[in-house]
Amino acid sequence: MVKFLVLAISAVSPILMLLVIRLLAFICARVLQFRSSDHQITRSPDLFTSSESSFPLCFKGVGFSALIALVALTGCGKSQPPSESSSAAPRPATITVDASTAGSIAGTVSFKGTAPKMKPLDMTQDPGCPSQPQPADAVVVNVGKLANVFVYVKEGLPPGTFAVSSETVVLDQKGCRYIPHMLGIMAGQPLRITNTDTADHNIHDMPSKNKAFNESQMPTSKPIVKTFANPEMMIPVQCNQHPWMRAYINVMPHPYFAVSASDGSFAIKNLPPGEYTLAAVHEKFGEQTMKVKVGQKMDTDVRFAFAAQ
Ligand SMILES: [Cu+2]
Repeated sequence: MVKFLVLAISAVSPILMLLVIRLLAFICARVLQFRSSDHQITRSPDLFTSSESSFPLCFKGVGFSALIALVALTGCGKSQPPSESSSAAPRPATITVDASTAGSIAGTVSFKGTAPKMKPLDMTQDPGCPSQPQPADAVVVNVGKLANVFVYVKEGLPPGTFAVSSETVVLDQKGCRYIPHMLGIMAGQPLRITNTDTADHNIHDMPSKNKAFNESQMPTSKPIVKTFANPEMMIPVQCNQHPWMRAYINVMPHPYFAVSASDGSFAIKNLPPGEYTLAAVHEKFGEQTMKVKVGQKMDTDVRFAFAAQ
């Protein structure tokens, strides 16, 4: 009898069950509304105070239906894809770039005026970290040039999918800081997280469009490898052990991005000729954009300049 019941439930379409849930929820809402108006009180406090008798009863019904729907889904949902988004396989490439006509963009990022004084990082709470004050990495200006600016093609690329680079991007924990501090990676490209310190770390990213991770990594631990399924700008990364540690990950749908080096320089290569919007993002100074024309086999020189806000 029980077997027959399970089989019968499994045979029922999950869509039908969802409709039943919605219907019950609707009835519940109506009952609550009716009771609220009956007692002359507003509906929102009613949910927490005077409707104690009706509220659980309604949701018992919805809960039971949800249980049935769950059984039905389990019974006939064997072909459901896994929900693990961080390991989704990249889509096949539909765009091929002709290297014989491709151009490039190269340039520098400057900082105008006096760079804000950053407080040195005090890492003395952990004997595995440097005992001397360390330079902050949020604003790094060297002789008027700004490092750690993420430069990328924002608009103008042909529609379609670019091949994902098989090159592994490395994010190291070294000297109790993240190296690099600013990082670009394509969606689907592997990120290898290493710990070359003698200290224990705990890497924790905070994305809004990707699956988050939060993992401890001892000096002897194996590297952690992650991929990001969806493009997303400026994902903050922190260490739960060391509050000063911070990195940013930019997940891109294409390979046209770079990070300004300590001399402010950056280069984006193998671009199809065209007109693009180029953007430069800094964690403290925001984003700037400019129009850039890339001709066949041409190297286009561009300059970004940030200033204290
Ligand atoms: Cu750490």
